[in-house]
Amino acid sequence: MDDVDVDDREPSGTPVGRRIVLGMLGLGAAGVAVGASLQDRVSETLSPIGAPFQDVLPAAGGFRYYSVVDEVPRRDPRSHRITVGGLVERPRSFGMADLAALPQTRLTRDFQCVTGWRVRDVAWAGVALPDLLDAVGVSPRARAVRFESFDGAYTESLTLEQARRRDVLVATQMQGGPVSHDHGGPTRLLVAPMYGYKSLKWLGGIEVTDRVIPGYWERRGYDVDAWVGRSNGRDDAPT
Ligand SMILES: Nc1nc2c(c(=O)[nH]1)N[C@H]1C(S)=C(S)[C@@H](COP(=O)(O)O)O[C@H]1N2
Ligand SMILES: [Mo]
Repeated sequence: MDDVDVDDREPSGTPVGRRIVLGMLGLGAAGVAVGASLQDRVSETLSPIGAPFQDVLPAAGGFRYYSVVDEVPRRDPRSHRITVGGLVERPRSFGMADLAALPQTRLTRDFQCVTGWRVRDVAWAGVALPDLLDAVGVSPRARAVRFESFDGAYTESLTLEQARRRDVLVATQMQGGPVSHDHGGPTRLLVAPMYGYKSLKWLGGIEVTDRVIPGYWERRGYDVDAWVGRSNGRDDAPT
């Protein structure tokens, strides 16, 4: 049951293989039974998180390019817009110029995938999510934020408290230039304190909701709260 054959591709366009899902169901039961070795099982069973049906090539700078779908439409930054709606006072969309007109936040952080690869000191810039939320006004009933990728498959979510952190960005720049298509441009999410799977690529829509709706990988067994070093079976000593 832990022996998930990740190279067994589903037909093109199907985001996840049945075998992965079955593997995950097995993981749930096994994880409860064995407790401490959950982390090992997570890495054995799920090591290809983010790339089960796409070739993973080591990219410049140590990044891998991950996508759960075979092809993602390219968006021209001149026409690309992200929508912000749900439990907000002024739902609207933002083009790149609208985002550039909001306060800009820069930060440099290590980027870490739950499978273990890490890229040190990645420089990001964009709009801190709390600033974007302030621009639309969050309703008092709001508790969470949901993110949708224009790849048609990937989703993520944060609690409202997490979404108000200043180290969560709608990133428009990476390493001093625009976010490339392969890295999720024109706009991607960056959730700096969490594992890479929270940092949704090809961001197309943001919806403020009354509860957390688990995202793509969480429905397949990963932790919703994905703090680096303190989730997914890891309990690293504080540094
Ligand atoms: N839309 C989308 N976003 C995604 C993923 C994905 O497959 N699709 N993979 C996630 C995972 S598991 C990681 S580690 C990072 C990888 O970012 P990169 O492809 O820019 O290296 O993107 C995250 N965001
Ligand atoms: Mo990842």
